[in-house]
Parts: sequence; structure tokens; C-alpha cells
Amino acid sequence: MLLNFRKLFRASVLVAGVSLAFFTGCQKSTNVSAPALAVPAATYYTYEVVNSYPHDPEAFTQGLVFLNGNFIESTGLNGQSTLREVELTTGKVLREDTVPQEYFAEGAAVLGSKVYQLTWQNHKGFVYDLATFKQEKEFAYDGEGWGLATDGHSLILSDGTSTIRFLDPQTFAVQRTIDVMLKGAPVKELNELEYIKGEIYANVWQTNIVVRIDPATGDVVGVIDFSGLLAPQDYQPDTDVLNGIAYDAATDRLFITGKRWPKILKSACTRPARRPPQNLNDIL
Ligand SMILES: [Ca+2]
Repeated sequence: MLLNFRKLFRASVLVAGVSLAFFTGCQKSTNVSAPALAVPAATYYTYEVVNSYPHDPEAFTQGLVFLNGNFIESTGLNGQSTLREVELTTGKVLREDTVPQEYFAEGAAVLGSKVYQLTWQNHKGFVYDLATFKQEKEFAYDGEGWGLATDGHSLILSDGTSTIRFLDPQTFAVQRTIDVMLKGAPVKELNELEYIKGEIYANVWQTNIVVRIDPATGDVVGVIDFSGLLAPQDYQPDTDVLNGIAYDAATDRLFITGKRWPKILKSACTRPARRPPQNLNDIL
């Protein structure tokens, strides 16, 4: 209880005095040097909540991107799938494109003037004009579509396995793949993605864990345990799993949400933990 109280107290202090200072403070814990071992070790992280924002509790979040002060969000489920722009501070949907009922939308990424959106099992993605949300074309890929991100050059796609694909954003050809490994074991069910400071962040389906991946090798270099991000009173009967990572590079803010997470969209910074998370085996 003492530890929990300290954590709560610290979080409340941070929320009470929101400023950029909190975000620059996060940078100390984000520089990870992978030891030169045959099996790379990962650094374990816990988190601190910096601020929280309203989030549409009906949004079955499958993709989340921070862009120009707001979010681009892709929501899933057949008949409820959308591409939307959401106001950061209020959670209000500013504009929205409805995806036809036969599609279960998945991850989304913004590259240049385009928004790319995956579908789960239709082997089909959509390209939208960012300015108008007008759908311009479709593209095809093998396997399932789960998470999508970009490093500014390629589209980075997860499909529920431990393999991540890099796609050419013009031709959608697979440029290369990486197998995501932690301590020599594959990390399966990689879901929503974000490219942050030269690493790929991926949340692992049905867990509160986000892994930080070396995009060159696939090695997991960091493991963040976001357990407890939602308070018990935040849960409703249909609240689903953590799924949604967005990053504001200008102010070094990390945003985390989940499927139908009610009311709250947290921003958080991470700091090294003394020990691996208790649920580490859930991701292997
Ligand atoms: Ca994302």
C-alpha cells in the first residue's frame, strides 16, 4: 500500500503541474545501449503518468498517431470501423470516414500527405488523402493486418506473429522483415506500433506490455510494463485490452490507450525498473 500511495502521490503531483519539464525528464530513461552479448538483454521499464485526456469509450482503437496537436485514430470491428481525427484535449471526433461493414479496420500510419490503414483479414489496406480523408486507393498484402507505423521511409506492418514487415509505401512490396526476439524467444502477437527515436514500440496483444524493438535486428531492447494504467474504476464491462501507442516528437510525449478505454487517454514517460515485470512470460 505504501508503494501504491507513493505512486499515486507522484502521479497527482505530475498532473497538478503540467509542463514541458515532465516530458524532457522522460528522455533520461530512453537511451538504451544493448549489451554486446550473444543473446541481447533487454532493459525493463515502468512508467509515470503525466496527464490523462478523454477518449471515446466506444472507440475500438486499432491504430493511433499523434499529428499536429491531435490524433489520427483507426477503430475496428465490422460495422464500427472508422478513420478519424480526434482532438487531444477533449477526445472529440473532429472528422471521420466510415469504413464499409465488410472490413475490420486495423493499424494506421501517416506518411507525407497520406494516411494508410490496414484491415484485419481482408488482405487489403486503404490509402487516404490526409487533408480530405478521401480514400484514394487500395493495396494488398499477404496474411493479416494488425499494427502499422512508419520510420519516414517504409510502412512497418505487424500481423499477429513475431515477424514485422517493412513495405515500400509506393509499391507496397516487402522490402525486408525482422523477427522480434526477446532472450532468444520470439515475441508473438505484436499489435499496435509506433516508431520512436529509432526504435519500434509494439504493444503485445492481451497484455499491458510494450516492447521496444531494434528495427535493424528485431532484438527487443526494452520492455515497458504498463500494468495499472487504467484505475479499477475506469473499467466498464466492455473495456478491452491496451492497444494504441502514439508519440509527439516535438515535446517527447508518449501516449497510450486501449480498445474502448473509457474517458482516459494517458500520456506517460518511462523509467527503468529494478526487475522484469511479473507478466513477462505472457509475451513469449
Ligand atoms: Ca501508433
